[in-house]
Amino acid sequence: MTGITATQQEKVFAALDGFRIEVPSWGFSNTGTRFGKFIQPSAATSIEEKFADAGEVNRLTGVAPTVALHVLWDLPHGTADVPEIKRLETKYGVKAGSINPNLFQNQEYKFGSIANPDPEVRKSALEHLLDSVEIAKALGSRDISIWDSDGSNYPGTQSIRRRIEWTGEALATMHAALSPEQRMLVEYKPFEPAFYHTDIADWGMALALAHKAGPQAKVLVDTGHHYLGQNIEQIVAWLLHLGALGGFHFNDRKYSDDDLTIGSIDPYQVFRIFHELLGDTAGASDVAFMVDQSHNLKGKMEAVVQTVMTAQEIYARAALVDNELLAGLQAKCDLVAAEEHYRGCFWTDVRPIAREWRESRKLASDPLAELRSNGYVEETARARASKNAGSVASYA
Ligand code: AFD
Ligand code: MN
Ligand code: MN
Repeated sequence: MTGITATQQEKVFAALDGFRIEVPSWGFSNTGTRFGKFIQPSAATSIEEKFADAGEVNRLTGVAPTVALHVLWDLPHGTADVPEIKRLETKYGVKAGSINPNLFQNQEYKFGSIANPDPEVRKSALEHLLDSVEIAKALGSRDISIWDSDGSNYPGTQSIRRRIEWTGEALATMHAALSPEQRMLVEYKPFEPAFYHTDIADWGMALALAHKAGPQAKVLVDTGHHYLGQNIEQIVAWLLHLGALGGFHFNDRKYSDDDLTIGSIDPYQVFRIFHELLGDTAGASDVAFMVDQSHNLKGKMEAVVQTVMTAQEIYARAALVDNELLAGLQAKCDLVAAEEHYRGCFWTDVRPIAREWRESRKLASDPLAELRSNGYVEETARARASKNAGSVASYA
């Protein structure tokens, strides 16, 4: 089949057996851009509907058993909402995954949350982080995934150095509250919503803050959070080398933090990232694969299933690489042979094998085709249209 050897098929099956990816609760509800959102009648309008959608994605794909939760949006009453979440886990067959605090929405965060010059605001933001740790404990979630959007818009209006200290203090206090099996994942992002400086703007800052916080703090790489042209797989290699890679928020981008479908712009970059995880010096056992997307134009369920399948299939391509052969070619600097093997694996169409793997695991051979024909989206549109009709569509 498409020139793939039996050994390669075995490698792909083994890779697909070990592949898991977490879907975001916010990927199922109506969201948009800062210029407005286009309401989808089938979008989830409650935490139950988010779990229902995540459950359908996992039923179709078999590799998405957890759903990331956003504290403010999904657990507005904090730990008091945990029993309901546990009921939904049982009902829909997916578990709560990473817990995402919200440090960017409250009015008091106008000039920052954990890096706000007002100690009272810093205190309140830290309390939210500590509440998020307790929610994760109550749900049995290993990871608390922190995106700190703090920063400033104009030079001279904030002290970058003092904000480094405040941010470090908050994350160190949060680390001390973790239970032994928990992790805190420190995400970085160069800009947006802050446009002059962001307090955690790149992997070096996230790494320094994680290191200061403690050994259970790791770095979260959101593939949309890099300057144009940045070599993300080199960052991944460095974080693996330092034992500091906690996980990924997968999406793709052409210009900014566009949160497009993974692999839709640069699938080869995704392959290169996966190769660093699967390569000859791998050691990437507990790296969390998470999706961070919320589609304004594509159908939400289709986009999530498409994302899961794309991630799976590019991962399978990376698994084709013969790391021993490649290491030998690299040692001899046989450039073209090394590249031909490497990119030859990328160019290999693994979809037929992926279909075989799915059928052998009693899954839909083509989950996207199955979703587009099984009436799930039509049914949820009928059930949810009136609730979505009330959603705010325009730019507020
Ligand atoms: C936005 C931010 C960041 C964060 C996500 C979920 O840019 O990626 O992880 O929202 O809060 O995409
Ligand atoms: Mn993210
Ligand atoms: Mn983002």
